[in-house]
Amino acid sequence: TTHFKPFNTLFLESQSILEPKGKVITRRLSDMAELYQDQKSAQSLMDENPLVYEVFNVEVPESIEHIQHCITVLYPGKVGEEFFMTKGHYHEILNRAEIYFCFKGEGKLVMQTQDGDYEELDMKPGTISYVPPNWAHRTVNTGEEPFVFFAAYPGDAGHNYGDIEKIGFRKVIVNESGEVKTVDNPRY
Ligand code: M6P
Ligand code: ZN
Repeated sequence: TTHFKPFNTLFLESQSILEPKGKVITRRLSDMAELYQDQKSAQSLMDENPLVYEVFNVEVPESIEHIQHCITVLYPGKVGEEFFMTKGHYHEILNRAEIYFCFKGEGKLVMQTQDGDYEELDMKPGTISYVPPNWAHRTVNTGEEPFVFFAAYPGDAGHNYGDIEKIGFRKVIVNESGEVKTVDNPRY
């Protein structure tokens, strides 16, 4: 028959390698510098242009009957006092949900709806987080080691960065004298 064949993927955590390799998305500061609050600090880090995160995608068809899945490695670091984070997105098909499973490091999952509702969840090894339909989502590394998590979502969901790239989320996650704080996003 023509059924899609089952397969395994292996994530070699110590080497940040996915087998088989699939599509890797690499995001450096220069790919997202305008998202951070402290533009002076962002500019001063530009020569170094640190690696902020990598997404290791398992390749499956982008249709509703399939489940996209990937591993994200979000590195520790800050731009000014704001922690390294993913760009964040709504799904192109807005009402598609997502599940995260954290297995290394620590961070926050920040979410908001188009009505302006805001929620955040802590993630640490063992946490399973549910992003319900209609919530934009971004992860933030609030720790000092790589923050590593698995994500799964419907095959046809897609990524919509538009709104988030312009103004971001309602809140930003910052270091305030050694403590992790959620503060209002002045641009929002
Ligand atoms: C998670 C998932 C992916 C996403 C990645 C990086 O692994 O939500 O779909 O691509 O994080 O986030 P972003 O695409 O917002 O940069
Ligand atoms: Zn998503």
